[in-house]
Amino acid sequence: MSTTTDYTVTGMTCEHCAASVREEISEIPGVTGVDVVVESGKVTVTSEQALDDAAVSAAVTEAGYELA
Ligand SMILES: [Cu+2]
Repeated sequence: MSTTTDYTVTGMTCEHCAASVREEISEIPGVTGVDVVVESGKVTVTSEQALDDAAVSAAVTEAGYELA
């Protein structure tokens, strides 16, 4: 059973930004998929179990952006 959660990330301007966010979030244990839409800042994360929002927030910060 997998879980899908939507987040909004601010500050992304191009595909490189999206790649950074995707890479950092992908490193969170249990994450199986990350979909990033630069224009809207929408990030859809698929994971094996519900994620700790703090872990997602930390990953986004690590990439250089902020969760809305
Ligand atoms: Cu960029």
